[in-house]
Amino acid sequence: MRAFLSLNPDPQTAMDIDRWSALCWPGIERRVPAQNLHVTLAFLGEISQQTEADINEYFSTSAAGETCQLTFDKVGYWPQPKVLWLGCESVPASLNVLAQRCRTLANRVGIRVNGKRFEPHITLARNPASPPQPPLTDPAFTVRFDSIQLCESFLDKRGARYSIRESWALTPD
Ligand code: 3AM
Repeated sequence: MRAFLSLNPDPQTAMDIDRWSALCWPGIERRVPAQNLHVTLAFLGEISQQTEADINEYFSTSAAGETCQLTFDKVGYWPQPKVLWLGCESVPASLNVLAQRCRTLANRVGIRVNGKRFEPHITLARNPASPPQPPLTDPAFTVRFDSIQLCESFLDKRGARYSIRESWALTPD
């Protein structure tokens, strides 16, 4: 299966972000639906059942990391690939530790993870036809994450659909 490790916002926050982005960018192409909003900690690619079991064992036997609270208060646009995203002016150290831990785990189970610097973000739209305008109102979404998820990604011509395979609690800081 095609998989990634992520932090998934609670449903209320996901809907709040969705409503705000719909108002800021009405009609933008390929806006990510509320149920798909997430922060990718590590993209794993195709993994086998054995690798999934190894990841499960690792996170079930050792703490995944600490809970973290993030405030999403900035918007960015990467022209290549064309991605409109929501990010954080201030990133807690615990989040960088968590992402590093996920990358280390991936390496341990034989997955080579993209070596780019970790920039926590929630993708809001992919491949818009033109660079989006600045938002009408500045974002300010504070989310507490108390678990991490292993998600399976299904791709078809309508886009991506994600399904949570596993979830591990984070330790309160
Ligand atoms: O969190 P974002 O939206 O930036 O772009 C995909 C998405 O990232 C990324 O994994 C996340 C969950 O699907 N992704 C998809 N294919 C990828 C690849 N081959 C990839 N990241 C790195 N390499």
